[in-house]
Amino acid sequence: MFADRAKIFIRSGKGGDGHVSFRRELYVPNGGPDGGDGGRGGDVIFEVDEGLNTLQDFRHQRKFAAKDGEPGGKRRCHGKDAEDIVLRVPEGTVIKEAESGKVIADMSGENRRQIILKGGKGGLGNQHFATAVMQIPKYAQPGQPSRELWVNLELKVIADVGLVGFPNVGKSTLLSRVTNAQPKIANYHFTTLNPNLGVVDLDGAKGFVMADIPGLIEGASEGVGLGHEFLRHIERTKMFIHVVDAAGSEGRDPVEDIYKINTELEAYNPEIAKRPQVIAANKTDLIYDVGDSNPLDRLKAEFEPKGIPVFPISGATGTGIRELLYYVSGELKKLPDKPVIFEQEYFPEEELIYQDLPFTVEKEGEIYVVEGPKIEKMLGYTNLDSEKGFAFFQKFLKDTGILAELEDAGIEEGDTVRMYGLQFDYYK
Ligand SMILES: Nc1nc2c(ncn2[C@@H]2O[C@H](COP(=O)(O)OP(=O)(O)OP(=O)(O)O)[C@@H](O)[C@H]2O)c(=O)[nH]1
Ligand SMILES: [Mg+2]
Repeated sequence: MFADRAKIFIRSGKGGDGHVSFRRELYVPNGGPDGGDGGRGGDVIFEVDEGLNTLQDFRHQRKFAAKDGEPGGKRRCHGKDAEDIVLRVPEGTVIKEAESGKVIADMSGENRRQIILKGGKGGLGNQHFATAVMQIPKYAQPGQPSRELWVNLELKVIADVGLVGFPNVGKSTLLSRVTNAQPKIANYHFTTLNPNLGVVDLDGAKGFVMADIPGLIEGASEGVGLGHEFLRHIERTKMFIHVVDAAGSEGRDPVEDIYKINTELEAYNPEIAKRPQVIAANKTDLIYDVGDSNPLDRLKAEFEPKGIPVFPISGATGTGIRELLYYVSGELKKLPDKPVIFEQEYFPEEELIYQDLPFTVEKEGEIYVVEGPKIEKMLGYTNLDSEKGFAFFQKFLKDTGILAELEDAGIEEGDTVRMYGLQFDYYK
């Protein structure tokens, strides 16, 4: 199957912890603090790679983690920064937060490179914390925590025009006739299983990119047939060539066909259903003498008053195709030149917040003691008896990294934690 989707886990590096140490010199008993700063954790960056056209690589590896920054050392020694990791994706890849489905980035158009998760900053060493009243600071800042996310990658091809229609109506035949693309063509349904792109060159008019997608059927918007698998690919196209078997060679009615497909587009996404359409009434070479009810007349009578022009064509003989292409080129000129780009809706920087607070976790007997100059202030405002306050507190423990630090220190269910005036039992 065409790899146009993947779900992966990404994680940026944690910042290295600041160091606590004191100068030791001969004959100087109480040297000042000289703990160095931690290094920066690696970012997770996405980059467009022109050479790629599938998300195949993400089928093999699903977890990507940048390294942590190194901790600071004695004598103001700065921890080493970690390297960033760069994930290469084909142009047109949309990155979404997996749970909410919100867009984090659209790797297309001018966006060639985007930092998706920033690595944590390194913590400051205790050299920074000496004050007049606190000459021997025992704490250094821990590095900022790493950030992690499950994301969905979805490749949405970038084409000006999408070919839509029932299976076997001749979409791929049309694409192969007017572009250098060589899609598979056969006389059965769902011959096309993945989108094909081709460039239409026109003499004296602007060319465009055409995308052929698998055939749609009733219920496609709910996933029937290949369902969403391919509807996703027409989200970016600016207009549609709606291909219909005008000869009704499989016994369906062409007018009904058009309505059925449009109903699916509408159900999938009302916004794309509003985009301009033109009907390519195909297989006209198979229309024999039909007396009063010529299907082409019926199509025109039904759709042209609604602003959808009908072009009789034959993918087999080439009749009518030229007119269709020049019309489409002219319509595209009236539409915005920019490709359809998805706006960012999810901002990891804001969603995955944590406060940048220095603190220490120490064990006094059986009790875990958390201390830090700003924590008291933060907590002073929080009413833990209210549900909201308590939820904030829990998030606070997690986002600051205090929870992780407690776990590192070996805390277990039911153990007691003390933070300034507060004493509570630890439960997951
Ligand atoms: N007689 C005639 N046959 C055509 C014409 N266009 C396409 N065909 C035939 O119709 C069949 C289906 O053509 P395709 O281009 O594969 O159709 P499709 O719409 O891409 O089909 P799916 O990929 O299954 O959705 C093939 O046997 C084509 O040769 C036409 O204008 N006239
Ligand atoms: Mg096809």
